[in-house]
Amino acid sequence: MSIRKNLDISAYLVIGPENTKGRPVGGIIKAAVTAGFRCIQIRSKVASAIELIELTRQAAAIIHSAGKSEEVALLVNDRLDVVLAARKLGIKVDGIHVGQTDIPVDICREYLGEDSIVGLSARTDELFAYIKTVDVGSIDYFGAGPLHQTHTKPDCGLDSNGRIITRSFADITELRKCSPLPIVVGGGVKLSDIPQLVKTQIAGFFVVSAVSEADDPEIAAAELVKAWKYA
Ligand code: TZP
Ligand code: MG
Repeated sequence: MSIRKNLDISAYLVIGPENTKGRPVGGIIKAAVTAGFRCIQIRSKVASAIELIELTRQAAAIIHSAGKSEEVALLVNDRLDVVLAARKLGIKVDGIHVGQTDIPVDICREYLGEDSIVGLSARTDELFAYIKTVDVGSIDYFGAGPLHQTHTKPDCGLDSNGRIITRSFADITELRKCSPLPIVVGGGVKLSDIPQLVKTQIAGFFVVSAVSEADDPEIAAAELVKAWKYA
C-alpha cells in the first residue's frame, strides 16, 4: 500500500535547525521516529535549498534505518522545488505541506503525483466556512491551530485585524465534525494538552518545541505518543 493510503498523522513532528537548541536535527528526528512518531516534516525559514535537501536526505536515511519507510511519512514544508530536487537525487520524500500563501495544492499534486501526500494549513479567518467549502480534491489533510500562542511561529493564528486567534477544544471538535478531511492540530501543543485533544477525535497533533526543545527529545516524544495512544 502507498504511504499516502496508509497516512497516519497521529504524532507529527515539524522540525528545522532553528528549533533544536543547536543540536543536530538528525538526532531529534531519530528520537521521534524511535518513539513512534508517524510523520516528519522538514521546515526551516533559514536553511538554504541545499541545506533543506541535505536535511531531507538525513531524515529519509534515519526512517529507512529504522525500517519504517512504509509507515513514517517524510514531508517538506512549503518547498516544492526542494521535494522535486530531493526526489531527483534519489531521496524518498513522501510529500509536501503548504500554507495558504504557498504554491497552490493543485500544482503540488500535479508535480508530485497521486502517491504523494499534500497537506494544507487551514485558513485562520472564517475557518469553519472555509473548511466546509474548500475544494479538497488535491489535499490529504488539514493542519489547524494554534491551540496556544507559540514562540516557534509568533504569527500563527494572526487574523486580518492583527489579533492572534487560538482554538479551543470545543472549536477543534466542531472543526473535526464539519471537516471532509482528517485534521492535525498544533501550535503550542504540550503533553498536558493531549488527553483533551484525543477527546476532540481529531486525527493527530503536531509539535515543534515539545520534542525539539526538550532536554531529552526521545523521552518527550515517547510520552506524547503514549499519551495519545492511551488517553
Ligand atoms: N505551524 C503552525 S504553528 C507552528 C507551525 C509550524 C509551530 C508550532 O510550534 P510549537 O513549538 O509546537 O508551538
Ligand atoms: Mg508555508
